[in-house]
Amino acid sequence: MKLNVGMRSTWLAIIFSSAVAVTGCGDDDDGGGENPGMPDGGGPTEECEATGAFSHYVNNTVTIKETKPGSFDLDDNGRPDNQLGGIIGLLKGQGLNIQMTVDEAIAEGSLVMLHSVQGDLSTAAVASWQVYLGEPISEPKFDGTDTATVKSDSPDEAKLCGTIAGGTFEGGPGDVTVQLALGEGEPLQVALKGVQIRAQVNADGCMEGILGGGVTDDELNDRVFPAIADLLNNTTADDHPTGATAPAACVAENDECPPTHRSTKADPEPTVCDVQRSLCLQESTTMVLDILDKDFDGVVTDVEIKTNDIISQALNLDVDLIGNDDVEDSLSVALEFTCVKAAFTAPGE
Ligand SMILES: [Ca+2]
Ligand SMILES: [Ca+2]
Ligand SMILES: [Ca+2]
Repeated sequence: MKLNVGMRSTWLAIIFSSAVAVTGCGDDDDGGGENPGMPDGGGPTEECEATGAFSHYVNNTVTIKETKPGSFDLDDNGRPDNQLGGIIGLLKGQGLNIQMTVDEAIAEGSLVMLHSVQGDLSTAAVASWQVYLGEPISEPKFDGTDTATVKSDSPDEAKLCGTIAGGTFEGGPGDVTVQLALGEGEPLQVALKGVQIRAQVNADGCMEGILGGGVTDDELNDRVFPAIADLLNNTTADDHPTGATAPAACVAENDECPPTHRSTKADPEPTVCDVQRSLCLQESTTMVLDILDKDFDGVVTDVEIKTNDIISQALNLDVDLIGNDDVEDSLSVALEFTCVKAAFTAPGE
């Protein structure tokens, strides 16, 4: 069940499938404007006054950057910020390949991130970059011929403002709402602070793209941890046998356990009695529960996630993006991406 172990590891697969709703450069009342690159309280205006044609793209790769060098210095302290990357790298070292889930979701067209860039793609004193959530694309080709649809609930009220020089867009900071694909099911939208984007752009696509920003403590507590808990509890429940909705009960190690409802020759992993939880579970499920379900009740709560030793250390808030008060309030992340030309209609263009 390698695939399943991979899927279960996605409790930390914080996959930023889309970034949207970027505020204007001058809008710093909620923290995004404390960053370098834009004059404090200044910038062009609240609206990004880019002119010219819009270029439309769809992501063909999104990679969770594992290292700090090359990431944005979100809090302007002279050091690049990417706290999440270290966690992803740590898990990869343990054989949990989270990136694989992202790659598969993009390739099958279920994770769709659309970009609209306004301005001359060689040189623009003011250019804008907006990212939309896209509806799933059936069998995307990523050859410039794909047609996409912006999701009706994709925020569209603001754009990331920047410049294009020598074919490279650089813009931000701004507040961005991102979509987190934690595994199967509906992605989760999470607000990011202080987002910056840089990418080489041309008519065919974008290259060497990087997006950096911070997930606030509130967002982690209110949205991310509960979503991870839901994901884990759903995968535990998914060990149920045919005809049931929950894993079978058991008592002793040698109790006979029924196969899961999804058991096939290709997916033969049996269930065995997890005696600490008195549940028939696949060993890959028990392995994850042993890390997080510390009271052995078979349910992972958001508190169990938040207070987990590994997670609380790894998800250390590392950047001050709110209040400019030297109190670190957000977890920095960095995503690398490439995109290719695509056709879609964007609201207001
Ligand atoms: Ca920094
Ligand atoms: Ca528990
Ligand atoms: Ca702060």
